[in-house]
Amino acid sequence: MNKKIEAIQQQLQKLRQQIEHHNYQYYVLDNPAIPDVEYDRLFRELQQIERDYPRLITSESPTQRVGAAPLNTFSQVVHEVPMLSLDNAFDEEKVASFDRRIREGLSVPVVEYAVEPKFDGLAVSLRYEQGKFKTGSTRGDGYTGEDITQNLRTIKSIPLCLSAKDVPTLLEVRGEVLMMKADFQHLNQSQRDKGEKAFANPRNAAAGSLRQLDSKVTATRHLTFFAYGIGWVEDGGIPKVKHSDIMDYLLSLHFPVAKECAVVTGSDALLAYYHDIGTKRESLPYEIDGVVYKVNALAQQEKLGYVSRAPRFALAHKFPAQEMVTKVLGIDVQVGRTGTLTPVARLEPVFVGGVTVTNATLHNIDEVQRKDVRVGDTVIVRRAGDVIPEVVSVMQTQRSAQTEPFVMPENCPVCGAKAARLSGEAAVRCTGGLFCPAQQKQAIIHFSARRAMDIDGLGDKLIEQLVDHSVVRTSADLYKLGVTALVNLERLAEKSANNLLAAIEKSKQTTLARFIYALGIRNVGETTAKALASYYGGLDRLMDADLEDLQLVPDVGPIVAQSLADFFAQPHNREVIEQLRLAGVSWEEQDGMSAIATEVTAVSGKTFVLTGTLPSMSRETAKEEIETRGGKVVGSVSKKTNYVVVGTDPGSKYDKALSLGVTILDEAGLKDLLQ
Ligand code: 9MJ
Repeated sequence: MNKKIEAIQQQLQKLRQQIEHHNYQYYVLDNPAIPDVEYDRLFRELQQIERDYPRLITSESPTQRVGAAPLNTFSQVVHEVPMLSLDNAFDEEKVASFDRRIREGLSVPVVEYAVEPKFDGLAVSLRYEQGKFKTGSTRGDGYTGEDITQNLRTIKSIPLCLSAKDVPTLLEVRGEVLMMKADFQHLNQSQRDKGEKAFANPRNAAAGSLRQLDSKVTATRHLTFFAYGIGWVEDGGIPKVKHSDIMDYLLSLHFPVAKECAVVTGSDALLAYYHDIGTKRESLPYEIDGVVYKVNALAQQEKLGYVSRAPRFALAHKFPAQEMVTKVLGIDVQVGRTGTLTPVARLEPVFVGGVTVTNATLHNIDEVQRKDVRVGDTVIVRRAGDVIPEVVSVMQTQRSAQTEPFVMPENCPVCGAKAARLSGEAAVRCTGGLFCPAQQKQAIIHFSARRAMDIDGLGDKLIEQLVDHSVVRTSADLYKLGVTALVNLERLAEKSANNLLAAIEKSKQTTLARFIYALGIRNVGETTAKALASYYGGLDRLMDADLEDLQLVPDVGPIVAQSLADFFAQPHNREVIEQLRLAGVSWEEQDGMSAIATEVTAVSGKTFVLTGTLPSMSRETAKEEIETRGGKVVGSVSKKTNYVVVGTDPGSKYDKALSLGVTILDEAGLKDLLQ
């Protein structure tokens, strides 16, 4: 071979090894050794050399993970050793009898087991010849599967080339392809963004991705592989004593193996493992549907042998199913703590995730419409861990002709106030505020909290009793309480009642900021309440402010302004405020900035955007100067922006201002305006 080609061969080999090493670090060990840009640089370098010397491309090159032409159909592959299924156990008795049968079959007092998570993915077999990945196939019927080599090559955690001293001449690695929970979430989000169908669960997403005839589609899907055993093997340094040694060997060949694999002894330890993995299930990055127990000694496995299509030496101990099929009997609308209207499906009782489920959340109106859930539908319900049960999807084929799409009520089902949806929000909310009984308790809890009106001794339990007995409906009713009403309640002695009344009396003297915060207006936290108090100085000015005016308050944007406007537009809320004032709740009023701002016409009511560095003024100072004169500084340029103040090195905001024709000022121009 010519010297130059030989040198290039060596360079190619080095680059390929480097890239595969970094794939291993990133995709198997989850521990990247170099930044992405450096990885991309290596990859581009390899691609360039391969473009220059196409004859030197080999199928094990990392560039060849994607690029095969789409197939018309998958061809069949006969497995060297059948891919068997596992016997299942759903209860502890079955585990005990499995262990008993094994001890009796082997005539031993106690058995050592390899224990593993049971991946909820798709079983595949990977065939390596002379250490090179040649064919990958699905399980199929256990004897013959489909050739999905091109798709499996796109999975970066599957090694294309095995590097070890004593690599078997032929090796079939068995394992499961799955999609990590995080990758599944990303995929579904992007499917929805593109207006395409979301997948019901990671398993379906992985199956759909592996079934692609065009491997370029599979390559975009971020699949993962975990090895759990071997099929056929010829020669090489494969361990021959224990299953757990084989797993260590596969790990040394850079195959991904679950960290949770372990070796235990006796049936109690099997159950302990099952419960331990059960508690970790939710926090694992991938979905599992149980654990697998395998007799660890290979000689013992052989002695036990097989029954029909499953090994006698292994058992899958399944977790309760997390998804079941049931019927939607009705769709109710619940009013949550902050007035959120949540559609809830009433279900025909179904045992799922270990409990009987009769309700499942439908989250919000967008979700109901996206899934098109209707009364009478047959649906898949999911209950994972402690998560609230939800409707995953509708079985459209089972739908009867009489069903109607769900519509959200226009009024709150509890108090009848208008139900409103703010732009950009998924939730529809009851605008009844303090008047809605479903929100009364929560509102009073918030009202009396330490950082709000600070009513000492008024606990959540007491508030519940007061509302349940209709003694109190609004926060104003607290100021009408007397000793008699209180001592009639359960477990409230006269002394405590008097202490509470004293605390209520004391709370009357407050500050405007506390009072605004105590009203419990959506999106108005303590900081916003303080800003509103100092801007308006008095409650009436705040209550009379319109949307535009409200947005002049520092840090008040359109969403907060709308919340405030909605709240004060409700006559019940104004009524409660009036009663509170009549009861003697008071604070010191001030002029506030809004009063000052009206005197300055050039800046007040105007919206500014700052970009670049100003010669003598810091951005903070500029912002303060504008805001004290009733102007508002926002982060992005729109048609509504009045001025863009430009310093040196301005960003894209400057270009946007030019394109929208917004007035541009330099620092001198701003100063003129301020004066
Ligand atoms: C899964 N699905 O995780 C086996 N499996 O072993 C594990 N499946 C298996 N082992 C022999 N961990 C046949 C199937």
